[in-house]
Amino acid sequence: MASRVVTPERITDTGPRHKNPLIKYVLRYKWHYAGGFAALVFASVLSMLPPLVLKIAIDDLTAGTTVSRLAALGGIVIAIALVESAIRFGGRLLVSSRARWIEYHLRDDLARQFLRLDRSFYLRSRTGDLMARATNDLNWIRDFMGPTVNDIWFTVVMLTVGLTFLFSIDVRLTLLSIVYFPFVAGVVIYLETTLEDKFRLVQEQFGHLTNRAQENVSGIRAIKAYAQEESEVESWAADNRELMRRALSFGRWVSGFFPMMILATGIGTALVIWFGGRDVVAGDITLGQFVQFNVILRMLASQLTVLGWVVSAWQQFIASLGRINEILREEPDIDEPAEPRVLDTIRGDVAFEGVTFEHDGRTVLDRLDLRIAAGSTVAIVGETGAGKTTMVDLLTRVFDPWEGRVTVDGVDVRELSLQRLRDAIGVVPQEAFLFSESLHENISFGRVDPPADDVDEALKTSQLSNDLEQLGGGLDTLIGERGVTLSGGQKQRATLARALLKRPPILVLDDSLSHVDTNTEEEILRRLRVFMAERTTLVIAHRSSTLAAADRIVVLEDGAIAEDGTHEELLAADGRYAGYYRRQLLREQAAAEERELAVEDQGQSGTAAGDRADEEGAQS
Ligand code: DUT
Ligand code: MG
Repeated sequence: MASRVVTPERITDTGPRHKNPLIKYVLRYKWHYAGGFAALVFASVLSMLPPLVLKIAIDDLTAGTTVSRLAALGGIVIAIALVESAIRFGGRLLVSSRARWIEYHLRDDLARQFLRLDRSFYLRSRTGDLMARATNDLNWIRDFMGPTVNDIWFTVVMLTVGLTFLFSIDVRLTLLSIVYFPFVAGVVIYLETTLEDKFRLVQEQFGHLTNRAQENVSGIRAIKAYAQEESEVESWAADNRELMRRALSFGRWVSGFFPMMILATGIGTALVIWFGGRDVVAGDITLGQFVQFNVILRMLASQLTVLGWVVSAWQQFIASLGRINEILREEPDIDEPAEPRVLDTIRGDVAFEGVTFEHDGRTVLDRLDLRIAAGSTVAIVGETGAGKTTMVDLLTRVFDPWEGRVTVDGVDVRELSLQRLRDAIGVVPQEAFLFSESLHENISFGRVDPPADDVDEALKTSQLSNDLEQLGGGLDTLIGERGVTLSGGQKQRATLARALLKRPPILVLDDSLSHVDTNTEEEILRRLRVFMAERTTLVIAHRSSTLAAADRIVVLEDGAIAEDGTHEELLAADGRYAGYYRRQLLREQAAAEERELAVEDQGQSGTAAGDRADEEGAQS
């Protein structure tokens, strides 16, 4: 779990951001790249030597030679091949390994950036898109910076060195070949761009299908509940057929590619035989030179295949790089203060002073004023969508207010370091989230290696200690996809324990006991009062018992505090709160009666199952 704890220094102190992070890393490895490229130059010069040896051998053969001389030439070719392969291996390794390093750095930067960015970024982004950038785009960049750059460079060098050799043998024949080259290159480029297009179509359809598969798996409950299996299967089959159609079309082009290449180079060879052969007959070049010329020409032709995909690889690389840079250049909306105020202890006074906040152009909070004294328990009541969670988000600086300020102990929260602020506030969010890790790791998420006594106390206060036995593995029980699924109430109590373990001076419960049965909730609240005796507690809740237990109740309406007082005062005033409270009582009574009926139906056997039944009832 310690790996998950990222200190703010690590996230924020990444130094001045380079305009283009990739350039930073390429520069860091410039000598590796230079070394790799130099090796390739050397290797391509070496690769021109075996044809030269071949030429010597053939000319020797026509003039008469000895076996030992031929053996020596063969030995030389083997030696050259050995040296050349060693150099090419080293050069490629040098460049490819740096591409892996660059990928590693960029992935690291991305992860840091993902943790650094705040909620507004994630509200704007789609998860699938972010995942694609962190995987596919990064892979494209790595492939380009490694094998692709290598291939491009090798082709350029080979063409240069090869043409130099060809010119030195026969200028006229070389010029003739150069005229034919663009034709072959044109065929190659046409074939390869078509292949790329076909491949992209396959990939698109495959992505589409993957998405569907994922949705079918995660949405299986909804699909079953609405008996939509048949229609899902049908539309899946249609998509699957389309994938096969595209894959087959791609396959046809792939199969046609190499025969076309062979044909194109074959014609070239025929031309060279015709014109080159005449030069040999005329005595302009030797037979050995004629063979040497042909071998080099074949080597160059095979390099041409690279040309075809250079353009599309480059475009793909630029697009991927753009998408990665877009994320890396993103700045969080919530910034750390340059010189944070240092508070040794936080008592827990909280104040909203004239706070205005908008979500997507809709005013959620409108000059809200609220003072909460340290040590008190305040309940916030309001209709759904009234802005209760938004108040919590402003307190913890998930967002900053448009106007006004939120203070803790009289200090604007924007003046505190985010770490200090968030350490001081334990939020139990509306939607409980647990990681696929052990229960212990989950609850000690906010505190590294908590003392066993504190863990014990947090478990008791959140009433989770009663569940440990049932969970089998106790605190070490694995939760989530890799382990057991907790009930809604257990999840909520685990997130409560997580917040309590931080021992925060300010505790916020955002509707976080809604799935816990009434008795357990009352017990939790009773224990919380002891635990939070000198601390501030903000409860957003609906249950009558929770409301009645609070020191003070505020009603949020139209973005501001509409009523403010103790439970008794507000009931006596007979205003909004009184009406809300009465409706809530009726609702709870109805739910309780329904439960009793259900229990009677089960022949009074339902006491143990009561926890979950209660949870369902409390969800309304
Ligand atoms: N809202 C957004 N975007 C967000 C969050 C909220 O537009 O990311 C809107 C929805 C709602 C208003 O802001 O109209 C207030 O939302 P909030 O979540 O604060 O409401 P709540 O009082 O917590 O409602 P509930 O009792 O349903 O949790
Ligand atoms: Mg809410």
